[in-house]
Amino acid sequence: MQSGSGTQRDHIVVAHSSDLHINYEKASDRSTVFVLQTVLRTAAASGADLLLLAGDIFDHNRIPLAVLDEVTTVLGDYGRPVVILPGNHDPLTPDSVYHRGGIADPPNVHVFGVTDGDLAILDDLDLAVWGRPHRDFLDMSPLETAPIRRHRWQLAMAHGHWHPGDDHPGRSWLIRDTEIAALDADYLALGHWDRPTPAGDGSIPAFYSGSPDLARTINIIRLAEGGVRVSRAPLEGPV
Ligand SMILES: [Mn+2]
Repeated sequence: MQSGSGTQRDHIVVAHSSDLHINYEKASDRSTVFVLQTVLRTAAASGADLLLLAGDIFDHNRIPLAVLDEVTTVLGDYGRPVVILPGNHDPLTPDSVYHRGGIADPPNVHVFGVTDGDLAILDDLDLAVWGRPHRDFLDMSPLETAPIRRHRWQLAMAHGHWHPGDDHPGRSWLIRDTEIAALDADYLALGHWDRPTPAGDGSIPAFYSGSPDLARTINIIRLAEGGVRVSRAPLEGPV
């Protein structure tokens, strides 16, 4: 890190992506981690201090160990903090990709529910990231039990379906405007939708990044005393 204390930083850059859906089929042409490498390259080129991956990094939990090993190496070599929220495609079942392989082993990798409970603390940035991982395939409320702030910066992550109203649309993993507005957070990183779009009523910055395949971008969040700025960075390099 460039500075020893978060209080000395005049701004922090956060990268946010989701829904990479790494799958077995892509392993056959040795490009299984290509999307992840592109996301990491784009985050680094944007000067990101940390990267948030908001669920469905893998398409399913049956990914072969050889692919998990490759992903572990790529994440470890990246070196900068990566915070992963397991989604509905890659939940923390006993046979989860996050339990079978070594993905949570590199010291720069945080996986909610495996390495960090539901709070990942980055002391040198005076920053905490909160997220409620999917633990099975059942319905749950992704923003339930969000904590109050204890650090200068607090980010939230959620993988689910944003629905502004209070009615019941018959969808799982609902994220409602009232829950977003109640968050004590500087930014909410959302996953589950493939298209990049803002969410919530504007009370706090809340955005889906969309999947890199479709969005062709990742979200870049600049945290500074003067305010939070959200933009999208085009994927770097051969895509
Ligand atoms: Mn999903």
